[in-house]
Amino acid sequence: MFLTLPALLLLAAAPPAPAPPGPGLFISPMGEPFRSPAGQGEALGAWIAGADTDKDGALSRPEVEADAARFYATLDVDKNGEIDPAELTRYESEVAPEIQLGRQMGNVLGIGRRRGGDKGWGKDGRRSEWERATGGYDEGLEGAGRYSFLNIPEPVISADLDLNRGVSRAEFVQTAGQRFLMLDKNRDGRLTRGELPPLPQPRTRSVPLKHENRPHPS
Ligand SMILES: [Ca+2]
Ligand SMILES: [Ca+2]
Ligand SMILES: [Ca+2]
Repeated sequence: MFLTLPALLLLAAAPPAPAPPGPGLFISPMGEPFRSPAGQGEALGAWIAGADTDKDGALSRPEVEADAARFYATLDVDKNGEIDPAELTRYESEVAPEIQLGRQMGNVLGIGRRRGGDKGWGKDGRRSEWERATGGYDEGLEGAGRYSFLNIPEPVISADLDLNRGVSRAEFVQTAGQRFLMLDKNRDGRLTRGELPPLPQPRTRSVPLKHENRPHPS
């Protein structure tokens, strides 16, 4: 292959493209990422289809717990019945790195402290900084909460019920049951797709931030 000098310069100048979370990422209540180039709805459908083992079109609590146990087995790499700090790091950096990006950048940029005060973020440069940090999602939505039904930034470590900095299989399955109850709004023991809340959607440039409507002081 022969590349002209301008083409080579272009390649050299191109920054490494970070894998964009994109519209096709869904993170299950227990933190398992599902990705689909066809979009978030397809990714969500893949989670439901996989967990709905009796194929009745709804998820029962035992189905959700069994699905959590299946995912747990993939996280407990050394199979000792405990997700230890190294396995947690693997989850956050390799299995679902998207949950970390916004949180790290948000911390660096002080997003968490900006709640209620968005001064200075309307100028184009600052706006792109804001978009990079938050992915365009509302403040208050962090990590996995941007791609899931429940606003839980790190769904795996937050299953550490006894706070020993590890997650046992029993803790993980118990937490899955608790999260099922949080989503089963009508308490019929079945989770249907229509019952699930809408997933968070990022704001885009076509949707102005609140303060962009305000007159600028001259
Ligand atoms: Ca079912
Ligand atoms: Ca382990
Ligand atoms: Ca624990």
